[in-house]
Amino acid sequence: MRSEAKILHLDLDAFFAAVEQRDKPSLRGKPVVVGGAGPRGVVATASYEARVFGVRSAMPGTEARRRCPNAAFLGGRFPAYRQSSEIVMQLLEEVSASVEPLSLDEAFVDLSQSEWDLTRLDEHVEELRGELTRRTGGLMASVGVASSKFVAKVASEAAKPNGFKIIESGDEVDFIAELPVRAIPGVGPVTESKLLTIGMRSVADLRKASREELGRELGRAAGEGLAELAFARDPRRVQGEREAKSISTEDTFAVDIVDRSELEAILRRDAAHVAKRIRAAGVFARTVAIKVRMADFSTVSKARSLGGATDREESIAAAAIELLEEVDVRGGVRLVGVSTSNFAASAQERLFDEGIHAPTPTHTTNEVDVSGVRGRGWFPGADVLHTKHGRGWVWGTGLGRVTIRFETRNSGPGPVRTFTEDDPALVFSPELMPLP
Ligand code: TTP
Ligand code: MG
Repeated sequence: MRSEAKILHLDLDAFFAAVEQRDKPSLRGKPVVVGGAGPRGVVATASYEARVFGVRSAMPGTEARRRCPNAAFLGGRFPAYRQSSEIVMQLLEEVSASVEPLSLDEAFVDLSQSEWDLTRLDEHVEELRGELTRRTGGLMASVGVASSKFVAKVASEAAKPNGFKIIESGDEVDFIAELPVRAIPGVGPVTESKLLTIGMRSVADLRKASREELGRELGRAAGEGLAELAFARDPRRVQGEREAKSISTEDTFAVDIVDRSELEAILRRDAAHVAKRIRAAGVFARTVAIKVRMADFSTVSKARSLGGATDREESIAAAAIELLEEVDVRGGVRLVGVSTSNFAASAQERLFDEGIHAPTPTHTTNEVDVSGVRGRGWFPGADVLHTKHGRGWVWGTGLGRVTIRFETRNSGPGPVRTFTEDDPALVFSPELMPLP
């Protein structure tokens, strides 16, 4: 059975820790542990420098501190992780119309839906990894490509960190032979221990077993499924956004914007990005919407139907800019987004002159979103702003004092200073700086 290597699996390296090292120059090249604070907390992830000491995800924080007392132990900054995740997913959506995110830092991509020349796969993969590092300001991803989801995922794992692995068709079965049974999707601790009791440790062991034997131990369906996977036969398809109801993009700003022409320029850029993805998906949008979040976190959404269907950035941008005219931006805008929906599958409905024909407003909604407004106080790693010393992060707290390291992603390692916890010059400041 020959099938081409067409499924790509991408997974960021030490994701949360890598974001922290990117944003905190003094931590680059050092052991960093995210999570595990408090007496019962567990580690979310550790930088590769901390993994050398045996620190792992899901390990109790107390154990991690024992193994690597000199690591920086930080709380999580989810808005920052989400920001980078969105950039990565957008990049993947430019590669293929069919992208299936599995978590914030991991996705499958169906390369048969891409314009890549599969005879130059390694060049495309290296270009993708490089572009990802550029757009995220320094994160790294590992990539596996194979004929199935299972093998692609194992390949990206084998490529870590900062590498890629392409499994040619025909090589899958050998490539997975030595894997422990636990590496097979769907094999959890219970199935694993059942398999170990009948002497099956590796995928190769499973291949030698009869289906009857596996069926007896695991039940018929599970046994069959496992036997198939042991031969690298995995029919699961990438569940992408081909059936998507909308395609959208949005930007959050470091500083609230009041200048309308600046917002229009951003909408134009968003429209270009959305149009590119619409074309990649092979659809045409009949509806364009914008989302505008104000400085006070109230959110306005406005939508309008076009006179036809389009995949052109000029049409989408023009509609978005017209919609923005109905919004009072004088109070400051912290986020804008452009969304397209109501897709037509063919170009027949395409706008004749690609102008906007008598657009009709379809709906206006107001919602209030307070996510990310409140911080969790002075947790280690939290972003702060000092009126005199500028931006920094919480290095440590105790005895009514808080120690700040004044540095940002672009500053290089910075100095440490200590303040009283209630110093009015110091505020929690979760605003994200734009990337890169
Ligand atoms: P992973 O991709 O499993 O781990 P990772 O990116 O940190 O490291 P690598 O892929 O290089 O092995 O998970 C992605 C993020 O999800 C991780 O950075 C933190 C979070 N996470 C948890 O919060 N808890 C967990 O138990 C795991 C495994 C991950
Ligand atoms: Mg990862």
